[in-house]
This record gives sequence, C-alpha cells and structure tokens, in this order.
Amino acid sequence: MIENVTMDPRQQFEEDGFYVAEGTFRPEEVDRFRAHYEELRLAGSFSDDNVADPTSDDPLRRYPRQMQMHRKDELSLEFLCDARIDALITELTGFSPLAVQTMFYFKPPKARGQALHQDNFYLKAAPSTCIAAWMAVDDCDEENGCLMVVPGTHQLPTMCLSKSDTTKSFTSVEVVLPEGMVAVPVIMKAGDVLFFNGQVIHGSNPNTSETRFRRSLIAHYVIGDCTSVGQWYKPVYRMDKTIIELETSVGGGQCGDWIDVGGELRIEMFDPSDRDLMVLTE
Ligand SMILES: O=C(O)CCC(=O)C(=O)O
Repeated sequence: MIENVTMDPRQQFEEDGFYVAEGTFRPEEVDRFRAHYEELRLAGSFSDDNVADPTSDDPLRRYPRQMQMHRKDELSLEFLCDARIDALITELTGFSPLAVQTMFYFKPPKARGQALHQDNFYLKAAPSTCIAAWMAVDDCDEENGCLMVVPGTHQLPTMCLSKSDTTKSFTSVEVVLPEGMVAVPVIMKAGDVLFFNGQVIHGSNPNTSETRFRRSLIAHYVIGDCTSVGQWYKPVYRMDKTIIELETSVGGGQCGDWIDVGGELRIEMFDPSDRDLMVLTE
C-alpha cells in the first residue's frame, strides 16, 4: 500500500512516477461532479459508444464509462483545465500541461476492473509522454477496486502485451510485468488526485463490494514539451482552454477497448511499425 508521503512532490514523482495530492478538490465540488455524471448517464445521450443498457447483467453495461465529455460539457472542460491541476502538474514536470482527454468511471459494485497497462501506449504523446490526473469521486480501497500502480515503471519503455482475464478486466490485454515488480494499491479519499506518468504500469481489480461504487474522474494531458499525440486526443487544449495544434502521432487509440466477459483477445491498437514496443523475452 502507498504510505503517507513526506517527500517533496517533484522528488517523489521523479522517483516513483506518481504522486497523490490529497484533498485537492473540496467535498462539495466532488458531490457536484458525482451528481452531474449520474445525470449524464441517465440522459443516455452523451457517450455515443457507451450508452447505458439498464437490462444488462454486466454492471459496466449499466454504468458505462464516459469519455471525452469536455468536448460537449462545460463542467468537464472546467475540470480538465482546473488551475489546481495545472499548478500541480507544472510543479511535477516543470511544464504547464496540454489537455487531451476526460473520462468518468462509475465502477459499480461487482464491476470488473481494467488490466495493467501504460497510458502512452494509447496516447502516443511524443517526444516525452503523457500524464494522468485521476480524481477519486468516492473513497477507494482494495475492496471497491482502487487504482493499482507499479512504482518505478515510469523508467520503462512501452512493454509487450499478453491476454488478460476478461472475467476480471473489461479490457482484453495486459502488460507483462517485469520480474520482481508488483502493483500496489493507492488508497484515496474522495477529492484526492493521483498524478502518474504515462509510462507507469497501472490498472485496477474488480469492485468486490456489494454496495460501494468506486467512481473516478480522470483527465489526461501530454507533458508541455510534447509536439505530437494520437488522433483520438485532438483537439488539444492549453490550460487557458485555447486550442493548440500538435502533430498527429502514428497509431494509438482510446484507452483500452471494452470487451464482454469471456471476450476474445484483440490487440487492434498494436502497430507493427511501432519501434518503441519492447519485447521482454530474451
Ligand atoms: O480507474 C480505473 O480503474 C482504471 C483507469 C485507468 O487505467 C486509466 O485512467 O488509465
């Protein structure tokens, strides 16, 4: 488990690849986000490819994740370009970030998690990488499927993939963990924000609680020195909400493709011309 940290934030981010900023958003702000995304889910017209199916046995079909909300929704754009996030990422990386994605995960009781992955496999931010701001909308721990991170993996290149267990993950592929490395739970209170580098291997286990949701509001950025990103992430916003043109990286796609329980292996985002893809076997 990640312990309370006393190290300087930048030092910790550089050593581990991630940093938790406790209490970044106030309880009343978090309540507003929670109510807002529930309203959007019920409206059913928000995410074109992720419309809720109230009759499904799969909790994730009843509560599908929402993606790229900021393109149509002002509150999501406010979160994406929040001055506190800008200040924290600037402190951690030395650059004001460029904003590219919002996502909301409901993760209701008994929902599957998301297998271990690296975000920059999908975002293709270059020449450095991307960074996530993952805000807990509910208190989260191992019971309700908190995020798991593998410390130190920000130093790794993009890793090769194997088939995941789709009874536990809604995505069908996972990163092969280097020997000796383990994923550790990040226990968070609602309103805390976890920042992690785009190379950091992370994911989450199923929500085993009978009653507790594990909602999260997630924003993705490319580090401010990047000149290129995958097409799915455009338009790119500066933190003052103006649009900046970046080059389009080859490959990439949305962060993990949703697969039904028992679904087939699909690595459609694998790009054979991607020279960054590292094969771990000797
Ligand atoms: O919240 C989760 O369970 C996974 C989220 C994630 O992996 C991501 O934001 O890249």
